[in-house]
Amino acid sequence: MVKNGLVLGKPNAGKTLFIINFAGFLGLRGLRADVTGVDGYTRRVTLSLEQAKREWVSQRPHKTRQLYRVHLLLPKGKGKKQLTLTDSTGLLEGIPGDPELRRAIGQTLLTVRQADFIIHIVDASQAVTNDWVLSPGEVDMQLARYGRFRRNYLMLANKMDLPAAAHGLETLQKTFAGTAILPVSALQKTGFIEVRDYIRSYF
Ligand SMILES: Nc1nc2c(ncn2[C@@H]2O[C@H](COP(=O)(O)OP(=O)(O)O)[C@@H](O)[C@H]2O)c(=O)[nH]1
Ligand SMILES: [Mg+2]
Repeated sequence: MVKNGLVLGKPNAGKTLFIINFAGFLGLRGLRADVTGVDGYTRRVTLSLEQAKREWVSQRPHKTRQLYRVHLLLPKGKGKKQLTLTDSTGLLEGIPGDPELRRAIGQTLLTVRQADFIIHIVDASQAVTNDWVLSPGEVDMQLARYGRFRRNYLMLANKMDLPAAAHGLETLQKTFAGTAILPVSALQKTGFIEVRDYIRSYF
């Protein structure tokens, strides 16, 4: 049975880079993904991890206006488990004015109900700033609250390689008390063993 995970979080939290580098950590050299546009059509793409980083990771928030379902294989025991991680459009605070973006966010919310598990990524380096777009906010609170009622929910505090993140992690632990938070760096691939073990427990 394939297990489908959904990766959620605000724009720029590091969702896309996490998926690509996690695929590399699991031993994949390339990515196979089903890409669904806002028009509802899905096409299959294959590309190298380097290509994916170039084309999918962006410093400009909201490059991801499509759903990318990435196929992964998770070693477990003697075999391998099939896993997909869906990369979503970042959730913004409030309702954005751009209709295409609104549709993309709506599409993300529909996928939440179909997911076997949810990985919620927050940017720990922004946790002590008060940036309306980048700092963890109301949307993250709602997701964490929702996650407490689900068994298969995990919060990742990302960008732990940045100096501001250590203090940020403490802030997150207070803000989201009662939620299990794993510190990671999507860039430096730290904390990935713990994430893998967590995902394994879902099978
Ligand atoms: N320093 C650092 N930068 C990161 C990390 N993860 C992502 N980034 C950067 O943050 C920006 C947004 O990453 P992206 O994966 O596109 O975020 P998304 O909008 O959530 O998909 C890019 O410039 C990434 O290189 C991390 O762990 N450490
Ligand atoms: Mg992205």
